[in-house]
Amino acid sequence: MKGSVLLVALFVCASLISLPNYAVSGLLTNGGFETGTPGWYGDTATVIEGWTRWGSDGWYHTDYNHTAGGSKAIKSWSDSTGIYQDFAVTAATQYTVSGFAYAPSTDTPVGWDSVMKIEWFNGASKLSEEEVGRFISGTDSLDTWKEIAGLFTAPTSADTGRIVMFLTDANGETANGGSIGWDDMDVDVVPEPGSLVLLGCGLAGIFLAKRRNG
Ligand SMILES: [Ca+2]
Repeated sequence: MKGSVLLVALFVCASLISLPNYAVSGLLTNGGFETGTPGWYGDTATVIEGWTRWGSDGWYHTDYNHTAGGSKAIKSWSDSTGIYQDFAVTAATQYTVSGFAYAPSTDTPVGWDSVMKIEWFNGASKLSEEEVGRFISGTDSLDTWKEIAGLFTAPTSADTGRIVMFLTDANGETANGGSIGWDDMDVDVVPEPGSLVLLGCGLAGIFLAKRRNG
């Protein structure tokens, strides 16, 4: 009997300890771009819930959605266009940031990279920024969604994070490049390390072992 209790306790502890490996609770609104009114970025009728866009060389569309369950994504075709979303953060806390980029072979993207970055703010003051990753034109596969992801720590005094996606003329291409799409963006807070859980499980294990032996 006591042995089975110990086994159950160990199982629960093992489950709890494994939790910090997984991010929980998405912080973005409409990360899959499924909510809104598709259209050209320059059109005021285009509404992408949760997101702010700039420039006019972009499109909120239904062309190349990432997941089978959805239908919409965004794309841009010039470095004068981008999109971002802010989210509240806790200073000195870790966050996972991820998303998917796509370039169709029917619209060759030679010369243009699509970049995802995260910016950190305290109120309106920008503290710093970090690149999450990029779709590298001429290197990354066409017609295949590329996951871009990273683990970041909000700076001390940060209260806001901003995920940003845009094109950059990294390879010096001056003519119009091709289109690059984005979909299924996600930001998650990483739970505190399981040190307290480990400590608690260790004490519980010692307690149960003593009862079992005593
Ligand atoms: Ca989508």
